Amino acid sequence: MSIQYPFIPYVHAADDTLNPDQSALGNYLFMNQRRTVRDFSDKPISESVIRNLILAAGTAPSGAHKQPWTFCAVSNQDIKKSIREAAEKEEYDNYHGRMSEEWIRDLAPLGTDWKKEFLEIAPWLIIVFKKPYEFVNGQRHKNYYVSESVGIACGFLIQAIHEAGLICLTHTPSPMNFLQKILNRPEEEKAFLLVPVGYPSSEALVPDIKRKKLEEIAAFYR
Ligand code: IYR
Repeated sequence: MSIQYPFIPYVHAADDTLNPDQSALGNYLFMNQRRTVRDFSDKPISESVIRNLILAAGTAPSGAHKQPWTFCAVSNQDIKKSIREAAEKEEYDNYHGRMSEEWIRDLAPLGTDWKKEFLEIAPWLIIVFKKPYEFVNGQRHKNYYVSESVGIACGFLIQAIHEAGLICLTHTPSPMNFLQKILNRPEEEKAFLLVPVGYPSSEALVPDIKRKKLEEIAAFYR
């Protein structure tokens, strides 16, 4: 039997001086400056920054409010090295036969390859784990909409990183069960996304991509 939450008055964070027209446009213009960057500086970032980024990510909605995520923040150089070695091993195999020819062709314009030096250069790696189920007082409980929930939390994390003036990369080594082993995570935690966080190197380059137009990503039913 579960206990019903007490319901309390909602405190609306937006005050009357906020104009949705201005805020929505301002936020779009700001978010449109975010880029996925692969060239990191090794400039350190304090742990307190990372803690607040994770707290922001943890405000994401989740199925039945189960908050089915764990964020592992790594600044330890030896662990970063182990992660890089294991990720490069998997990615080498991906780029040399495991990915389809179409996939390789789709990635070619972005200039990615199996080498992942950023995993040792970025001051922090945040590894996001999803929990399809978890143990509460020794009892196994199922979680709901786990990938959706953790995906949304990752979105919040990426937004918070941009808001803090930092850069990140959504790295998807595959398969990524090596992360569970290296970080010694319990069996119910499955690696979901690896997010190196830092400052860009002074010579950082990004591909000159264009984003789809509103008409291409939206349909309105008035
Ligand atoms: N996981 C590989 C390949 C890769 C896949 C996609 I989809 C990308 O947008 C970028 C890379 C890697 O990280 O290199």
